[in-house]
Amino acid sequence: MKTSPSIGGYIIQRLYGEGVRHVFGIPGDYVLGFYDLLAKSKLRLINTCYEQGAGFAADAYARVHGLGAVCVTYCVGGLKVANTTAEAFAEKSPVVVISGAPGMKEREKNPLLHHKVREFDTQKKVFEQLTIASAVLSDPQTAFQEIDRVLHAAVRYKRPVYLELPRDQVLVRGIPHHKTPKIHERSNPQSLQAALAEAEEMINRSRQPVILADVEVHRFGLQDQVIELARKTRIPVAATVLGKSVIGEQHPFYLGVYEGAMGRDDVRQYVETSDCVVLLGTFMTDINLGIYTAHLDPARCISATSEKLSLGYHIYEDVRFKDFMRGLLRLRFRRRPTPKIPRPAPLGGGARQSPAVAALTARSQSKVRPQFSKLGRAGDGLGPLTVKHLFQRLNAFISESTIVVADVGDALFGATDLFIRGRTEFISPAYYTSMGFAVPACIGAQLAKPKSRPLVLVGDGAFQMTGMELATVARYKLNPVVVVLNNFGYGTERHMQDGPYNDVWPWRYSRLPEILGAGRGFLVKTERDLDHALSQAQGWTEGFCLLDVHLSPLDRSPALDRLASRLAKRL
Ligand SMILES: Cc1ncc(C[n+]2csc(CCOP(=O)(O)OP(=O)(O)O)c2C)c(N)n1
Ligand SMILES: [Mg+2]
Repeated sequence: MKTSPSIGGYIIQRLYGEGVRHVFGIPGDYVLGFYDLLAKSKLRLINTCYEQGAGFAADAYARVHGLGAVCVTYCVGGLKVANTTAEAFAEKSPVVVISGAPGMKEREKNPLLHHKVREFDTQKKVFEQLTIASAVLSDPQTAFQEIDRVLHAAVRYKRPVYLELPRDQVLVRGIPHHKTPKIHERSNPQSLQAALAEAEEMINRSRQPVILADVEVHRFGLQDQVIELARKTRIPVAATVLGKSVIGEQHPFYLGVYEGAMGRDDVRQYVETSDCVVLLGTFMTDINLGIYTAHLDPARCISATSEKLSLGYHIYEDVRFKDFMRGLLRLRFRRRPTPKIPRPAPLGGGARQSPAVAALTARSQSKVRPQFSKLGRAGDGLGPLTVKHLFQRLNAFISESTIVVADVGDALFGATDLFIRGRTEFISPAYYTSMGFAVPACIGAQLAKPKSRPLVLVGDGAFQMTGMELATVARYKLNPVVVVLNNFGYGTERHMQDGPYNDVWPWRYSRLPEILGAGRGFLVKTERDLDHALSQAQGWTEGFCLLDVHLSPLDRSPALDRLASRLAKRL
């Protein structure tokens, strides 16, 4: 008779079965037993410098690969991935958090064991708030079922989950003859049919329909269906910031990124004058909606996600997102002429400053401390390299095999205008916006897609939070191109309100390869430096390249400028 696997072994078997090949984390005594099992398994362990790095890496891995895993020790490790798990929850990324914990035997009489916060279940309670399902695997009778339940929830809802494994349970065998259930959830056929009939009617009746595709199209792997729907119906597709790269941006039916006032005006106009907006996997976050500058009339929207389906003001229950998408492809649509897609303005279109922007800039500059006023605005001859030029040049650098990973700040705003080719990925914490994502995320992204090369865009402030994960990059022989947008502080915040709290210590970023004993560094102050560094980076792929790009503290990307300009017009 076949013996049943151990609880630890079953976690590994199930992760492997779900396609996971890498587990990120840092060990500790409460999880060492499980680490030993992992090290002997077919899964590859990736040790980061810091748990938050492991959490971000697992999140990016999940976004690219479908499911990610991070494994840490009790509380001191676990609570450090609370933030990254919160991000995964908010942005729908299925990450399995596995935490070691004191053994069940050790808990008797409630001793004060190291790493314990208040009660033994304090960490579990925290993660209940941050995940879609969680379990403490304290009972071998139910452990396998619990693992199945929790993993199913991650895949079903594309949200993080939490498994706590007491250290004396790792090698305990679960119940024999356990069969992993195959769960096929189905839509309610009547509800699905009624929703599709209404969708057909709304779309056919409309004059200028548009598809707005977002994050869940990525997460559920429905990119091809969206392209097929666009082709079949001749309805153009816009993406949100979080959903950027959902379809290749060279596709003839691709409109651009819609993000209210932050985005290109032609895209905004097309979407906002549409009489039928088909929102696919779209979450109405403030950033997706251009800090609430977007104007979408719910009466004219069809909105389908894994959580909710609404057509105008009608809500349909029990319809799976995938079934609705597949159903849409089978509908009969009236013939439409090929849509007139507005041509994208060259990157940073509208570069000439409007009087409104000038006014806003003047206002923000008046709040800026004197040491920056002498640096002036970029483009006035004193700061030779501008954010706008940087992104123009990066646009030419990106290829089909680039994964763009953008951190928070102007790295993200500027990157929304980058032209993502083919099936290139664009990854960014565009909703939760936790700084420090990009460098560790590139580790997960490249391991998930080894043939790609990440282009990491990260502000100097964000780099100082997690940039030392370049050591992990070196250790696992990855080769991202890391561009530090070095504007000497928290630039985005300077435009809102400035003070010494927005300064950061100016590291010599380009010298880090010396300390790490790996990679190449470039100090970039001029357009020529930038050309040189990028062409070197293109030719040298044996390790990471780090570009320390000096920018004026008050310079900003065209996207941030556009937002400021449109907001200023309303004042
Ligand atoms: C973890 C975290 N802390 C603080 C913030 C608030 N915040 C938003 S943007 C920003 C400045 C970012 O600075 P930097 O990374 O240098 O990018 P820049 O704005 O200069 O382009 C800060 C502090 C945040 N989003 N995340
Ligand atoms: Mg900065």
